[in-house]
Amino acid sequence: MKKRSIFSFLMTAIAVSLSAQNPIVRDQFTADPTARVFGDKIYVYPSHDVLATEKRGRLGWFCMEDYHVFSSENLTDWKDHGVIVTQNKVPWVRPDSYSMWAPDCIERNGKYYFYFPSAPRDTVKYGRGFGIGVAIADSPTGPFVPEENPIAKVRGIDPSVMIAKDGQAYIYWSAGNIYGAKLKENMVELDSDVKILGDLPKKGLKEGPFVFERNGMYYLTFPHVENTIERLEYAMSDNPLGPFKMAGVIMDESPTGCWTNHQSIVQFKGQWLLFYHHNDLSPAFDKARSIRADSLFFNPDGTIQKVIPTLRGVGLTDANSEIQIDRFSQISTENTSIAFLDTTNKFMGWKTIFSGQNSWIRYNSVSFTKKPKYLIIKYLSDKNTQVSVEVFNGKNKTVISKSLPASGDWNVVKIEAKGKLSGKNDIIVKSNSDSKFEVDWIKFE
Ligand code: FUB
Repeated sequence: MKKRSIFSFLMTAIAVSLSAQNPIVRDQFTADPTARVFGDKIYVYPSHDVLATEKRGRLGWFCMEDYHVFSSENLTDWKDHGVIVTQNKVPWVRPDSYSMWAPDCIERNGKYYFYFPSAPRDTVKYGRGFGIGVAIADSPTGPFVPEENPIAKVRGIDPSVMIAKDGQAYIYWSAGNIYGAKLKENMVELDSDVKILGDLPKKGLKEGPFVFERNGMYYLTFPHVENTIERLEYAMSDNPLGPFKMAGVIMDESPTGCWTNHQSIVQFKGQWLLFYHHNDLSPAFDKARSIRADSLFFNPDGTIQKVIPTLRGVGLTDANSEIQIDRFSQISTENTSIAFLDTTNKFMGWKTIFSGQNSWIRYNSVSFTKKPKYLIIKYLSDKNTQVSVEVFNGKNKTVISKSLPASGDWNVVKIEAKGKLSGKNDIIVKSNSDSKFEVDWIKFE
């Protein structure tokens, strides 16, 4: 086997484990996350951004040739199940299109239907622009077998499929407007005329529909350019095909200026979650994006509370794992900052830099399953630094303090940890030094 095919084989055959806050996936770019709950796991079907080269895709534009699927039982540990669909294995897709944009996946009668847009190889037969195809599997992770042809009468991007309470399936997509239609029981053919979903903002790009049902109301969520870049908005209706009434903004524009955003909303183990993307691992190029998740809450009248993006994300972090405090819950207003560990390889992740007196960072929801003996810190520092780590829940607070020697290289120290450390706790790491003190991670043992 050639090097590349051995690599693809390994990526397909081996489920790679990742542990995450935000962004969820740190070893590759991911975008447009559609999260689905199948059985007792949550699955995320994102797009897969790669960087275009002279020979691959179009420089400076989206470049996407395949899809991976990720799963988790606890929202913290994610498994990459490898490639499930790739452009050169789909009969109707142009094999060098690099246009495998935002997908969706849904289960019906034990089969998993994966919907994805791409550019057709035969524009006479299928038309120009994007078509939407389906690949079918017996399990959420595949193997997925693509249909020969894209879905007839559907032209556009960003498919989203919803099965209503009465069992009728609907497909939604975008192409300037947002469209919707009924799907036949076979899930690969339309069963109604195509309807433009009206009463949405007339001005500004709308794309990426994701529709879900809650308490008899249908929520049509979508990215919309109200100002200069996309923000996440939604409309509500008591009918899957509308009319929908605009109901508000779910998430404001990306603070780092990522032009696109793309959402899905799902309930997992009692908590509603918003999946979306920013460009965390590629701050200078917003077509290399990274998926994220944050908790989402409804008001008593069914409207959605605005979600403020966090780095901490969702899920508990095991106290015995490397706790990436740079994915913080809160940070002091002065003297604490976050930077890439290695600016030439951003996939290495981030570090926290404490640079003055009283600088601190807070990391919530750390789970202690057995009482630890030691606190371990991986750090760098210009001078001896007095560090304290506070661990607290509603009842107890334990403070572990130590003066750490200066270290020009990354150093790992073990500090005795006394006190009642059990259950779910929040942690604050503080530095009381005028000099620079950097932390990669902390953990308990
Ligand atoms: O990922 C390519 C496109 O960018 C998606 O299809 C849109 O929703 C936007 O996120």
